[in-house]
Order: sequence, then structure tokens, then C-alpha cells
Amino acid sequence: MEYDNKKDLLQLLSGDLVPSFDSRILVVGAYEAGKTTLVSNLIGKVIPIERQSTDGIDVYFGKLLFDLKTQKLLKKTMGKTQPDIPNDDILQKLSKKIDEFEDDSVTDHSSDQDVIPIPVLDFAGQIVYHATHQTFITSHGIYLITFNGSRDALSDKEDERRITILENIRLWVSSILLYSHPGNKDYPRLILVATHKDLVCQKDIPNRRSQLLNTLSACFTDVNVKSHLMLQKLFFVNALNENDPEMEELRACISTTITENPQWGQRVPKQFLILEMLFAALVEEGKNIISFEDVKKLNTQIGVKPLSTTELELFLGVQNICGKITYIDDPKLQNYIVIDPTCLIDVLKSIVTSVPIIASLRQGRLTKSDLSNIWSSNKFSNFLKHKEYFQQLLVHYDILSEMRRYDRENGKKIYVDCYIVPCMITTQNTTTFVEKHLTSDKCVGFVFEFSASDVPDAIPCRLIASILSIWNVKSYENVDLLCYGFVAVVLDRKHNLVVKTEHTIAVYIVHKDRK
Ligand SMILES: Nc1nc2c(ncn2[C@@H]2O[C@H](COP(=O)(O)OP(=O)(O)OP(=O)(O)O)[C@@H](O)[C@H]2O)c(=O)[nH]1
Ligand SMILES: [Mg+2]
Repeated sequence: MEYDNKKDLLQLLSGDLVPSFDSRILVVGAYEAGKTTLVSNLIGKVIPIERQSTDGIDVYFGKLLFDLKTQKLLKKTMGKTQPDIPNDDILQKLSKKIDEFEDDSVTDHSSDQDVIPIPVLDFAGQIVYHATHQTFITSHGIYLITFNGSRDALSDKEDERRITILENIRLWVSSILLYSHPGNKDYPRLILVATHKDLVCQKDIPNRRSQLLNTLSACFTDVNVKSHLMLQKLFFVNALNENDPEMEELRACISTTITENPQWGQRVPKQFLILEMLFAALVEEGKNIISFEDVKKLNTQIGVKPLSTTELELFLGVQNICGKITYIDDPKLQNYIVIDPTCLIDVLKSIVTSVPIIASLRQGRLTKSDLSNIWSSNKFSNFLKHKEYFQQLLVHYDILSEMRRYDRENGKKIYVDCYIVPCMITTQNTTTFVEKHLTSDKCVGFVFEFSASDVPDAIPCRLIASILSIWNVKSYENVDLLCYGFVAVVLDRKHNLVVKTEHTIAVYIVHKDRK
């Protein structure tokens, strides 16, 4: 099978190739750091005056335009037409478009094709979304790690979890490098952007900038991290001011970084580009999920030689790695493809926004019927149509943990009507369990420390999800020991398993009365 795949790939790559210009900008950082304001300024959109917290993720697809001739980002995007994909005859027109594209040399295009749309993803700073952000992290992205530069990076807490600005930056750096699996020593590129320059006295700005840079340089000393992180310069902007010269410098820096990406201008099979554009056209029409069977049908209508099924799977796999679609090669999930990347966030949003109605969610519990109820509202009816798929997808990403329980007698699976949602747990452990039972004469434990970085949020959630899928939560002093960063489960009559996640991950096996 592997041999066949390789052969298919080689054959595919010797065929009709066209250059692909693909990049994305991801703006991350703590809650209220100024991400949305920065993005509006970057893309030339009206800068919001009224503060509105970002809910989930805002994706401005194609809003930032890159001019291939000047190799620069265009400042104002208003008035410039987006490459427009017509609804009728989509296939024919797309394939014609690709033909034209292929005939031109890279530097000599006719007007409209000079401009490549670059998606800008504006992430929500709230903790609850961190667990899903991993699905958007790709190795060919440019990340703007944003923070409020007017505050003290070492001591000012800027987050619901009350961690410092520096700790928040460290968390983002480690998550990005962990999830993007960098195959290249420079990419992804991480650029640090401090906002709120206007709140610092003019004469103190140079001092403040070098102070921040020193703090950051002292924090990131690992060579493998430093090669991705731009530490020689700190952009310090007033994100509210569209004429801030440093905004222009930031734009220029992003332009250069885009072209330095080894994948920029890489040649790909023509069919890949046609199918990709076709997906984009379907998203514009409001579709966010399609079946594998439908993709197969589309593939036969692209006007050029269709891809074989293996090649099609390869294409979908590549698109998934790039974060453009969700295609999971798992028997329970492979029949559908989510073509709109914001869809997963909307699924999570559907759960998050239900907290006031479903109180048990604060303890991380959600019944299957509650989930169906949430999705029966008009807003989320699309998820109800593909209920099985989306439930499985949430389980796959460890957002939902399925409790797998089996009958002792016949080994058959028992139906459990409840999911656990680890990332939603907010209750704190107020019991005396830790003092009384996590003591050296009753337990053995080991602690995982992550060298060079902190523990990304999704890892403890994943660990807790898999533990809960197997064992039952321990009840102690009439309280379930399932709290934020702390869970205890019953292994057998004498033993409990405890997991504590703070800056490290600690796992303990606790005996009822002795070691
Ligand atoms: N004075 C000043 N205010 C800023 C600057 N950047 C952002 N703000 C303000 O800070 C507040 C938060 O900005 P947002 O852009 O919404 O922050 P965010 O990071 O997108 O917040 P979330 O989406 O909730 O995580 C808003 O009231 C902005 O007007 C800046 O450079 N200077
Ligand atoms: Mg925002």
C-alpha cells in the first residue's frame, strides 16, 4: 500500500503542475491583547471603537491581498475586488482560469491574478477555546503573538487564569511549535507584536521596547525555539492608529516572511488547485461539509484528468495538514469532509454558549440528549443533520470524552448517556483529598516536565479525556473529584488514579491506606 502511494505520488508530481501561492496569518495572544484591533488595522478595515470580545475565531479569508509583482501586501483592501468565483459553470470557468494561470510566468501576470488572497485568522483569547486552536495550527503559517506592551510582562496578569503576559506568550510559542510539527528550521515564523504603545509615555518607548526584548530573549534560549521566533525586533504599535509607521514596518516584515516560506510558489498538480478552488466556491455558497462520495463525483467533473481514489485521499490529507479542511482518515470520520475550517469552532461555540442553560457543563458533563437539544436550535441545525459525524469529530479532538463502559458478564458495551467535556470544567478542588491522601506514605507518582516550554492546554485535556473514558470519577466528601486541572478516578477498591495538571503533568496512584 505504501509503495503504491509513493508510486501514485511520483506519477502525480510528474504530471501537469502549477505554482501554488499559499500562506496564512494567525493572530494569537491573551484575552484583550488587541488582536482584533490589530487585524482590522492590518487589513484596512474600520478599526472597531466599541470593544467586542472575539467569540471563537474570526477568519478573514482573502481579506489581506499580496501583490505578486511588488512582493508586498496591499494596504487597503476595500474597493479591490476579490477573485470572484461564479456560481454557474463553476467548473468550466475554474479550469479555464487555471489554464491562464499556468500560461503566465510567475512574475508576469495580467492584472487580477497578480493578487493572492491571504487568510487572516483572528483567534479568541478566552481560555475555553484554546483546546480547539490546535486544529488551526499549521507549519506554513505566520503567527503574530500579540500582547499589551504597556503592561509589565513579568508580573501583570492578563488572563482569566491569572497567568502573566510572559507565561501567556510562552504557552502560545510552545503550542504552535508542538502542533505545527515543524519540518523546517525557520517555518512556522513567529512574530512578536506589542500593542498599546500610545499608553506609554513617548520618551519611555525606546526603554520599554528594549526592556521587553530583553525579557523575551532571556525567556527563549532554546535554539530550536529561537530559530522560529523573531527576537531581533519587537513591533510596538498603537493598534488603533492606522498611520502608525510601525504598522507599515510590520506589513513589510510579513510580506518578506510570506515569500521566504519554502512552500510559497511550490508547484502542485493542477487538479489539486482546481479542487481547492471548487471547495472555496462551495463554502461561498454556504456549504460547510460534504461527503467523500460527493468529492469523488466533483473529481470526475474538473475538466482535466481526474485523480485516482488514492490520489484524492492524498490531496485531502495534504489539505487537512494545511488546516484548510478537516479530513480524518479514521473509519468513523473518513466519509465526510469539513470544507469550512470555521465549522469546528462553531460546533464548540454551540456547546460553550449553552453553559447558562446546561449548568452541568461547568462540572464538565453533557448528556447526549442535551447535545441534541442544543443542536436543534435553528442556528446549529446543520450540525444536527450530521450529528453522528460531529459528535465523533469532537471525540476525536478530545473536546468530548466518551465514557466506554462494558458489561462484566458478557463484555458488551453499555450505553452511557453522558459525555465529559474536560475543557469546560471550571470548578476548583476544595476538598481535603490532596492533603489527606496525596501523601508520601500512600502514593507513588511521576511528574512529566516539558523541557523548554509549558504544557499546552490541549494536552491535559486529552489526558483527562482518555482517563475518564475508562474509569469512573471518584467521589470524596460528597464531591466528584473532577475539577479544573485535577481529576481522581477509581481504579479498584483500594486504588485511585490522580492527575494534576498545572505547569507540569503529575500522575499518582494512591492506595487506600498504605504505599
Ligand atoms: N490604547 C490602545 N487601545 C488598544 C490598542 N489595541 C487594542 N486596544 C483596545 O483594547 C481593547 C481590546 O482590544 P481587542 O482588539 O478587542 O482585543 P482582542 O485581543 O481581540 O480581545 P479578545 O478577542 O477578547 O481576546 C479594545 O477596547 C481596543 O480598543 C492599542 O494599541 N492602544
Ligand atoms: Mg478579538
